Amino acid sequence: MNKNHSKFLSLILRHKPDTIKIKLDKNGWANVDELLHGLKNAKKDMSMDQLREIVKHNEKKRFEFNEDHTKIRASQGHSVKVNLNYKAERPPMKLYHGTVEKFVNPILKDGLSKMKRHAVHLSEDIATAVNVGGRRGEPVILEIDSGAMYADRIKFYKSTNGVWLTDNVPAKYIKLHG
Ligand code: HQG
Repeated sequence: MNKNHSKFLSLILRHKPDTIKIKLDKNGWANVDELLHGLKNAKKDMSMDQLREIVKHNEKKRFEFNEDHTKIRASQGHSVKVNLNYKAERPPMKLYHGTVEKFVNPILKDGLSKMKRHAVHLSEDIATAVNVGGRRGEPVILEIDSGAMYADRIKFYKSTNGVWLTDNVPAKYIKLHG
């Protein structure tokens, strides 16, 4: 699979659909024909087969089709305003967030914020958090008391590709892992 294709799709389907003059609907879906057409006009041609290949084999399963493959969206990670319509779910008792040293003090003081994305991203396993933090340097892993948050009626959503999403994590539920 071509990594550049997948990166460009992330840009279009999460952040800047207007780069190729397409629009996402309120639930984040792009029309597949419009997408392919827009990609072609932007000289980023992709065939339907290549698109299917990316949706199927992308290592983080970032994209999904609707049932009849006429629409496509990113499963999470947006900066544009979308309502992904995930149902609120009960999270595991612990979740993890990978970050880097320079953010640790602000996070332990002010909590985890969604920053530019539509939600804070948390994982069920430490290995994923290590990878997420590792994108920015030496990873530091934070342990989130999601059980207590849930008991305090804070809502959690699980994306189609297994990322736990929540609006923000107040500092009192966060500690350094290990
Ligand atoms: C930090 C990738 C200071 C936070 C990954 C993070 C993930 C704060 C950064 C997905 C803070 C935001 C998301 C606060 C949070 N003060 N820093 N109060 N609150 N931060 O990229 O979780 O490849 O928006 O620790 O795999 O790193 O795009 O979030 O370092 O699943 O599919 O602010 O992105 O997936 O960064 O990564 P991001 P993230 P994709």
